[in-house]
Amino acid sequence: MEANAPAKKRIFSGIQPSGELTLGSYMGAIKNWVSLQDEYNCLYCIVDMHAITVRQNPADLRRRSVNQLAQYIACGLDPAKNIMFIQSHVPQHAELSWVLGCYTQFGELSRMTQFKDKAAKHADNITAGLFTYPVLMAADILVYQADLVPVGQDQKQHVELCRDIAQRFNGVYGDTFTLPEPFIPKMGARVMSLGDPTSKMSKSDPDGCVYMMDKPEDIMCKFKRAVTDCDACVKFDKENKPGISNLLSIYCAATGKTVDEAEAAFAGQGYGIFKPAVAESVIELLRPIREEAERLTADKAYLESVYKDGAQKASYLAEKTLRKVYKKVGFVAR
Ligand code: ATP
Ligand code: LTN
Repeated sequence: MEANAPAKKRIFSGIQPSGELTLGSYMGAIKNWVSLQDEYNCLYCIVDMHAITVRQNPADLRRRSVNQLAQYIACGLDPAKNIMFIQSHVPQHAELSWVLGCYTQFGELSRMTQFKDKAAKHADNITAGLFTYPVLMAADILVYQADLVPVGQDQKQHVELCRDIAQRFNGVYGDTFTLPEPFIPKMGARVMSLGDPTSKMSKSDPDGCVYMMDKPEDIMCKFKRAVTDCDACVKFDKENKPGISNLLSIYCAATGKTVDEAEAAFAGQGYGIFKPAVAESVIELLRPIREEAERLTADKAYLESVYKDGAQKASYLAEKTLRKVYKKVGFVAR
């Protein structure tokens, strides 16, 4: 590093191994992570502790956590440039989470839309963990003093709560935490379900979901079946044509074209041409990722070396913040 070069800013983000990664995970989050890895010091996490806020099968959770790391790398994240690790391997997240929970209001957590959605979906299992999920997420971010948090639109509210908690803590104890900013992509920030274009494509909701590891023929079939409308005009109109607007956004995010360019390219052509073209753009986007992820998934020793090294580096950074926080709140030094 040059003598006077300003220190690189820090990034933290994570995805739950609660299901197979989707096109939404890629376009809303991972694609951005890749573009930021040279300019920032990045920590990219597999947030398994968040995943257990809804019931998981233990063997599946373990397999998906490791495979998710393979998929991160296959998307272009370089383990030599980024700290990549599994959340439960760094106990400081949970430790800070407890402290932050004591600076978070019940009312604030009650207003979180993701909590309301998930509580409705899992009405028989609304746990304290599901409720305090955003506190753990705030700990993930604040324990590394992250400046930027690249996420999809649905996570903006959680990052804002994280800022509020940090600000409150700083107000009481003096400057302790960096206030993080959400970083949300322009295209692909909210990929909608192909079956119901008014709800988010979500990995724990298989209907209308395109998975990153889907085979080309499955991707084609899913796009051909995508819900649209009956006026056969490829035009971006979120209100009246949510299905076509979603497909246009996906097409643009996959090809780098603007909405105007895409509309012009499909002017006068029906959905019978448009839908397979969107599918093709996604197939070509995901093909190299799937092939590389399959290769890496077989190399368990390599993946283990990456997540062990990542946890060690992350833990070193996290411990510095935790020690400062424990001192400020009045805990006796260990
Ligand atoms: P779950 O169904 O378990 O809640 P999910 O599919 O919603 O999972 P997350 O793990 O919550 O995915 O999200 C991972 C990252 O990907 C987050 O940054 C989130 O904002 C982003 N993301 C998830 N789904 C989408 C989507 N449909 N469109 C854009 N971004 C998304
Ligand atoms: N809540 C996020 C996952 C997540 C996260 C984080 C994202 C957990 N901790 C910290 C960014 C920063 C979600 O995608 N559902």
